[in-house]
Amino acid sequence: MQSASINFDRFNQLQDNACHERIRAARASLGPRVVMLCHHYQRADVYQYADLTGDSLRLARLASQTDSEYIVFCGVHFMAEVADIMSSPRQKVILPDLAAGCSMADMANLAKVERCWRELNEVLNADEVITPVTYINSAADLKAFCGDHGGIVCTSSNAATIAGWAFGQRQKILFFPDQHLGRWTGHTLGIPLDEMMVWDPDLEMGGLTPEQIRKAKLLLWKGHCSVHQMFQPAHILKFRNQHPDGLVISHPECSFEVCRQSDFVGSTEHIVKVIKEARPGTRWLVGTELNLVTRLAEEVKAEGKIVQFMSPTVCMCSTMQRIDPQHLAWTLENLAAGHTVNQISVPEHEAVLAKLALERMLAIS
Ligand code: CIZ
Ligand code: SF4
Repeated sequence: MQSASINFDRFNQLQDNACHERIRAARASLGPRVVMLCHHYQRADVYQYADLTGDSLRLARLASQTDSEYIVFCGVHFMAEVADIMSSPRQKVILPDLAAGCSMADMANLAKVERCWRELNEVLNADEVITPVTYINSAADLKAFCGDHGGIVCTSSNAATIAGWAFGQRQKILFFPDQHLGRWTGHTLGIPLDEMMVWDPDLEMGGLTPEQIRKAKLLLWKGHCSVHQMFQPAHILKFRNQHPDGLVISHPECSFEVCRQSDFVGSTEHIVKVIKEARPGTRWLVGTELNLVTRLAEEVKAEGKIVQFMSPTVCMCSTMQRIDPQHLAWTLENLAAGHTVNQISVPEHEAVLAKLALERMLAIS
């Protein structure tokens, strides 16, 4: 008979040093049976163990190319779901702490999106005129909804290309759950602000009149990222006053004003690329998650580049932060002992439709 899995309580109080020793030992015993995928926002003491790193788009691709029995995903829940959908059925995807969710992803759910679609159908024929586009930061069932309704997934790396594709299919887009990425993407495609309407899922008809719905090219779900909303135009202004030659780069999950006042706007992959390719001696203000900014600052320091974090207060992705050495040690020891813990497994009927929407995205980006 198989023994019971090892309880997390024993690891909760463990000092970091002890965790690191146990992580190394468990990895050595698992060998190539395990591959570790880490997102850019992952804390340094976990990121150091990554076999593969990247943004969610890159990690989605990489997950489909690995053949290890276990994919230990150091990121948040929706990313682990994508890895499960994109990997082979014999692979198991593990999220070291199941509480590592994404507060933005939680701002939309299937019941609310289906209700929105029904209400839109009272005004127009949604399936004929609207392409649903979900940001990859969303639960698998919302990706499945998009797969089922001629829609698609996007990431912050490919949002403009995907939106272009979506407008090629139908006249309008319903974009969820991040209004800011949606608005910035619409803006880059030349859509006037008054043709982008916010859909508030807590109000009847999203709080919109039938005329507003008919006029809208882009319906923006009222969701946001709690980390990126911390960055303010005032932070940019202060930086520009102090460093007139400095450059500002922001993530499109930041507010419209922050994006508008930045010199560059792009995904984490884009931010890393732009700063790494910048001239030596340049100074940067960066509006995205702190772990990434700290790592990047360290990496480019030798070239005399100065990278500053946009907010004066510490703001990290607190959910991703939950993947700590304690959870990683616990996870790997269980796997090494033959216990599959914290497996993320998307139900088959959802996975098929979600994969359709993800593959549409991968085919054009
Ligand atoms: O797509 C991702 O990985 C996220 C969450 C941000 C980004 O821009 O890479
Ligand atoms: Fe979600 Fe924001 Fe964390 Fe990204 S930074 S995973 S959007 S909560």
